[in-house]
Amino acid sequence: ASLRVAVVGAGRMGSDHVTRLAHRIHRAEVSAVVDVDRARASAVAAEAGVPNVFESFDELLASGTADAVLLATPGFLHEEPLLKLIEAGVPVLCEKPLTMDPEASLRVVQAEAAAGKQLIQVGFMRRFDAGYRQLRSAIESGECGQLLTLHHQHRNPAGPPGFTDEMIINDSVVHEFDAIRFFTGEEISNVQVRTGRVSSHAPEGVHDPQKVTAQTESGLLADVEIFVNARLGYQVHTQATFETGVVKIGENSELELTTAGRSGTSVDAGFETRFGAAYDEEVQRWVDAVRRGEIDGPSAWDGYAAGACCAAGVASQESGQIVNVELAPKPEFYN
Ligand code: ISE
Repeated sequence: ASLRVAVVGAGRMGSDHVTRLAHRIHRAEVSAVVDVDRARASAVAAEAGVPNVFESFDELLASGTADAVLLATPGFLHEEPLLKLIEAGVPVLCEKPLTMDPEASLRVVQAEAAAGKQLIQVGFMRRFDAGYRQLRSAIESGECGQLLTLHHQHRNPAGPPGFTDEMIINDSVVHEFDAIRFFTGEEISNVQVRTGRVSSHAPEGVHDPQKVTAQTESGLLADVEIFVNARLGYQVHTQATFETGVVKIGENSELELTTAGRSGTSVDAGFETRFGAAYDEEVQRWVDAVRRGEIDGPSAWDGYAAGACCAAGVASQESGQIVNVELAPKPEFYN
């Protein structure tokens, strides 16, 4: 039987996942859409022929209509449903960030470890992007010697309304922290965030762009340019410098067009297209793993560890100093 997935949160990401599950993912069906805004949930459900609509997570849980949950509400609404899902033994793909702070994420990690079964996957979809996987393989193979530095660029056309300095770290740079952990297989031990010249397109009081430096356990330095009001489209690039080579990912789209005296490639409009294939791969693999009774993607620990880097980043925004990332001991469960 196909996996009955309830999508909780019918906003930008939730509605994209409903479409994905309804039209592109095999061996799964959307059994319910949940949103406090019933009209919004109904519209998304109607579009994809989803039979159930609920206004609250508790109603969904009581209904017994879901074998698994895709949690796509904003991060500040994650902790409570995650704890309830652990208690109910229901697997969940939780959009990033796992929670808003490392203390809450640690509570989730500890509850999952105590329950003794991995149920949570965190929505770090870049781990399923072909370029990210190829770069990780290049690092592991050692074909260009040791990896020395990572340079990340992350540009959005515009920040969503109310996107603060803190959210720039917690919602956007969180992906880069996860990517650095994914590429290197190491934890990040310290973070520094600096602000400088500010774009006239940044909302009042927001420092955009920002420069983030992260250092891993073994000393590798990674730098990130985060620019959320970049106006040019959606661009996410990484350049990795090795002892005898450089690997770039994300810079080239499939097509380069030369015409009328100009030559170039197109720029994505948003993350839905830039990472469209990665989201599809992420959700298909999640569905297949859940049907086998497993989770095989980024874990609650990965969500917690990236969140701890974000907390250090936000502290550094305020102090300008290099801030150490303090991680609780990793439960054996996640090894
Ligand atoms: C958004 O929430 C995402 O997760 C995107 O991947 C990221 O590029 C964007 O900056 C965030 O706001």
